[in-house]
Amino acid sequence: MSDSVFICIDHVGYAVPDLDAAIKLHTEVFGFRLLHKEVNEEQGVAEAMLGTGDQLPESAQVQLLGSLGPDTTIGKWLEKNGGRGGVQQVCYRVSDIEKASAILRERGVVLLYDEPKTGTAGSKINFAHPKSTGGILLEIVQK
Ligand code: MC0
Repeated sequence: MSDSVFICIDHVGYAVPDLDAAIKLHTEVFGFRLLHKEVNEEQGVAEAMLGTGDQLPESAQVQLLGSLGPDTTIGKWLEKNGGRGGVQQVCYRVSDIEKASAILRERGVVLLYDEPKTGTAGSKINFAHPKSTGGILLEIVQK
């Protein structure tokens, strides 16, 4: 068995065609709490992080990803999906993204960026291409 690389599932990311409507659904129908909202120009997203009502510090969150335009990653994903939302990514938390990236690369996983980029709330992120993960877009995040 290989050493563990991840701490836990940090969040599941949903591409959504209408961010405000998706926030309304998650808060008013599902009872999630809106924890954080921001625009990340580099990633082409307007995003919201939500947690369950009694969110524990280590609990996984839900990330709603609206697109900043048709040529962004989420814009293209939505177009391919007929304009409907859906699960776009799963994100695993790591304690040291440089170390985790080196281990993953050594084990044959294709990371998209040579160096980590900035993610939610100033975190450091990278992504593993779905072709090297069995078809799932994996994000890794160091808080
Ligand atoms: C594409 N594919 C996916 C996928 N997107 N498979 C699973 N999940 C996804 N989300 C598959 C397609 O089906 C296709 O497979 C192949 O990958 C190439 O697809 P494509 O449509 O040509 O797409 P590309 O190559 O233009 O883009 C895919 C790629 C892109 C993973 C490189 O989505 C990307 O750069 N993602 C990382 C950045 C990102 O997702 N940013 C938004 C979230 P076949 O078999 O048909 O060839 S930002 C975020 O999450 C930040 C704010 C944060 O959390 O802090």
